[in-house]
Amino acid sequence: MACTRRTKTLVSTCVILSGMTNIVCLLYVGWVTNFLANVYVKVPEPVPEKKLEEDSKGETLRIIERLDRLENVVNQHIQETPQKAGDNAAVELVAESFSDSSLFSRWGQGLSPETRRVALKKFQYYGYNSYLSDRLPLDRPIPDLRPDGCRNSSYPPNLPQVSIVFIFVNEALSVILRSIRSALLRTPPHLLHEIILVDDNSSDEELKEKLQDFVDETNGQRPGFIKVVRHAKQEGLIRARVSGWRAASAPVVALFDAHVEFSVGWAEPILQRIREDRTRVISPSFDNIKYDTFEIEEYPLSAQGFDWELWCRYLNPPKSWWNQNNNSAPIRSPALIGCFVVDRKYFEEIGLLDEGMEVYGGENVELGIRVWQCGGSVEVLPCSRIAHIERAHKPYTEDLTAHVRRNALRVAEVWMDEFKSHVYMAWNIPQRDSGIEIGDVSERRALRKRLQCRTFRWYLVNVYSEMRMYMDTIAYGVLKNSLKSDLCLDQGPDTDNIPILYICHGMTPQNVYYTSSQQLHVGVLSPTIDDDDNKCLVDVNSRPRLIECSYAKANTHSFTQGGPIQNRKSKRCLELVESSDTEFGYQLGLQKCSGQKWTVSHLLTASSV
Ligand SMILES: [Mn+2]
Repeated sequence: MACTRRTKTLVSTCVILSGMTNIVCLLYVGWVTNFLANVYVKVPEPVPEKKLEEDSKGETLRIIERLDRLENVVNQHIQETPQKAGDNAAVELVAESFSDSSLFSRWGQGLSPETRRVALKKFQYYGYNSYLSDRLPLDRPIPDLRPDGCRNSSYPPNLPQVSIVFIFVNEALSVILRSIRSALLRTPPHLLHEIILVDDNSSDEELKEKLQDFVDETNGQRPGFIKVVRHAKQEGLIRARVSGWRAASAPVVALFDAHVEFSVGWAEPILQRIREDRTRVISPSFDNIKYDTFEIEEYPLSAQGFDWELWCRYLNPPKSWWNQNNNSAPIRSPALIGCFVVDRKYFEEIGLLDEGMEVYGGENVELGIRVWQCGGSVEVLPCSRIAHIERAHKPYTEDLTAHVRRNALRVAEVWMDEFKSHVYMAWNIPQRDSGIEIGDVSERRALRKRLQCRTFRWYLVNVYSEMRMYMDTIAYGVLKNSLKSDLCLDQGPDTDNIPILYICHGMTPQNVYYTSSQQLHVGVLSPTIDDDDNKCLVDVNSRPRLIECSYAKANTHSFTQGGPIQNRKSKRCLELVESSDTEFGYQLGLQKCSGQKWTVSHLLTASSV
């Protein structure tokens, strides 16, 4: 479970990076750094102070930050690729540069080189500081970050019991044990029916014997209290959660990662809300356990949603919540980020999780959409708080994106009706013959029919009204000129809103979306109204520029597939202009139409462009 906070710079970096597998990411980031050094940074060279002052949005600063982050990402990926145990040569190599690891920026300065080497090796393997975790008490206290209104609440004595399911694969033993211990400490004993551990085929030896010893010891005092489900082959997070649910017997089931710590009073508000209405699926509010120092970082209260690629993201709570002026009130949420609590039987009635999904991602979004469309509701409770480790990297990162994309297409095909185009658009793949195998969705479609669920349009209008709709898009993909088909239109640096030509790579800076109102969006598809508006191509005195689309309605372009792109007002055409001082021999210009032709990768309807 991992989710983006809505920090704009971070999001744009993540969006770029999320569209790639690890290796491609490395290559790309290498390329980007090179590219930025050669092209993007060339323009503003020494950044004039005046520009910084005049730049009210601080965009110049933003790109510098973004570059820094990209650089960090490059470094991290180079140094912190998970190592296989016993891969000593690689570890040695990596250890030489260990002082640069993000692990040591806020932790471990005073340790000996040998200790740092050991700590780094573990960090590379787990994605968090398990060396430190092994040395922290299992029953350490964590701060009570609940809003004031939560502390005086009282709850009826007859709340339903809960089974807590923890799933893991190659998780540090101390982290799993701390998750269990904090559940035992901070759930009222009469409400905690059992704990279920789902090992999704870990290879770590200590997760076999030592964990089993702990389980046997606990069960010696409370027979059957901890159940262990071990998968003989790796099923992925989605089926692992469902297998944990199958083993559970309490009326309510809580499905969590095994790297969490519960805050005092987390269970009662959730159990009460479910007792009042069993069709509520509930997430606690999340705080962060920092992967390096293990300190608890308070996160603002949020709802949970997703973008059009169906990556999860935290959302500002809806207006109706703010209007109540009560920060302990439940927050209506369009979806879930992955950990949730649900009535055991209701979860089955609405179809569990989509077990046709693979590995990771998308199941949380699918569950949220399905629950809402099929008559239930989803909410986040401010009075229930859980701290969760956001790893520096995931243990199963290899080609994670490909799995998320495949799972997202299953959601689109089953639940999203005419809006499924948005998912294809966001991933920049054709809606027909995408070449991506998504498995059989007939059972999920039958489920939707059986439950007589509402439409996705209903969901967007009534539940996720922050989401931007793009029904007027008629073509998308990368945009190429017939004069030089290895170059693509590219948004260029964030700082100056000047589109450029660059070698085609098909990542988000080169996404274009052409609409029936003749706007040409360039760059990432903005997911919600809380995000920056999309950028649209405009003609500013013969110079191509990008401005917020809401301001570009009178500066549009006509375009047909294989034809010119012509500004409707100035009548000038977007063309390649020969130029000896650019890297590729051409630059973009708006000039008297000379008959240059453009093509975009994907058309949404045959008759459209
Ligand atoms: Mn997690």
